[in-house]
Amino acid sequence: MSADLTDLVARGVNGSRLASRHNALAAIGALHPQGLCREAFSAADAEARGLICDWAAASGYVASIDAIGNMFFAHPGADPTIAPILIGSHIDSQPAGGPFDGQFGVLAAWEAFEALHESGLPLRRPVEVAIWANEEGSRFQPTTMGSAVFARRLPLQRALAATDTAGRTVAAELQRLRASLGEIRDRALGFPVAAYVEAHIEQGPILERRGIPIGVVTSIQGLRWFTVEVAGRTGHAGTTPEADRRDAFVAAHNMIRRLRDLMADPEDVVRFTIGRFEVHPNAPNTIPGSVLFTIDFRHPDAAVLKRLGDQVEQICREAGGPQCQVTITETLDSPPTILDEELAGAIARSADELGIRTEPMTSGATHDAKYLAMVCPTAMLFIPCRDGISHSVLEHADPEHVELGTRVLAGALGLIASDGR
Ligand code: HGY
Ligand code: MN
Ligand code: MN
Repeated sequence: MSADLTDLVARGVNGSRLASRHNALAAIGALHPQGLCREAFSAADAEARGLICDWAAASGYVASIDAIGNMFFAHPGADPTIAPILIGSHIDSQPAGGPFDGQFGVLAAWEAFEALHESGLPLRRPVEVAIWANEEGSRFQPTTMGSAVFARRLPLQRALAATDTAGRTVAAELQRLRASLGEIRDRALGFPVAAYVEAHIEQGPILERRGIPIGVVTSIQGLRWFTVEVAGRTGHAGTTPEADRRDAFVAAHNMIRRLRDLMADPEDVVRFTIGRFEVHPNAPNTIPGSVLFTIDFRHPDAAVLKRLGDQVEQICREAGGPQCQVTITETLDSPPTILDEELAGAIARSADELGIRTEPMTSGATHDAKYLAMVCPTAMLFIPCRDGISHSVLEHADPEHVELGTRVLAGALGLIASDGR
């Protein structure tokens, strides 16, 4: 029985339709000679959403958008009073990213959604495609902003007030984006969801190294984000004696050196990244008056996240010394997340019935699924990406892995959407 359901929907996946949609979407925000820059609420993000709305209109699907810019696409016959099963991911990218992180999951969901409805399988509840706003958090912190607001873990007003380095707010940029989309239905924030499944590239090397085409994600590691602002005093590089300097760069350098000592891990499990480092006024012959840097700290163990993460503020204050003022803001504190075993089983069964090998694994990257797991049963599947590279213009996934992952998602959807969940 379940093999028929898996096969019925998986068989409907149309590889060439999937590939042409990938190329059309990847062209929006494409970098030369490769890569993607489609940051949240940018003109490219708006254009990409416009293209997807055109696809929806051509198929008669009903598009809706909520107050933080998450978008949903439902079948016209769906009963809006029944909590839907959501499948999806995000289409925003890093500033120098690739066209698979997030985009693969949205297109796989779209194709599975089409295959499910073309299969004629009687559905016990509606299925919708979800596109989460600002998953990357590169332009507007924090990461997974749209899904965090949807799950009520981040206040809407705080998200709308977030600013980019040019001082533009999410609220203003979202308003521009909505205006570009024209007439689109409003959707209640955080409506009830029956289940959520997300397909994504692994963004790491495990599946490729082991030659396994599908990862069944069992958990997502925790992460803590901090922004550290160091205020010293600008001065002349040639005339200011050492004793009179309040050099924000030197203070920041001391902080980072001590933080790296704290985070040193012989088992190589800790992930500690200073991704943004801004010096002002950034002139060769002026003593830096202020520095801003970000901390991205991750670990699968909640106790380690707490033990090491709770030392960040004190280390920064001490290393800043009396010369500089230090402001530390924790912008995200997200615990490790366990995903739904039963839904993971549906993914594994779908792959098994399609004769595809799988491997259970934890996710080093964070995903919108982390917040959906706080409000409904949630699962993820991974496909390999070349050399495990992501958040890079070199990001790439093989077309046959893209199609296999989409078939497994479609098959799992057939199982989940008909099991009366
Ligand atoms: O940062 C992350 O883990 C995600 O890829 N945005
Ligand atoms: Mn992603
Ligand atoms: Mn990402």
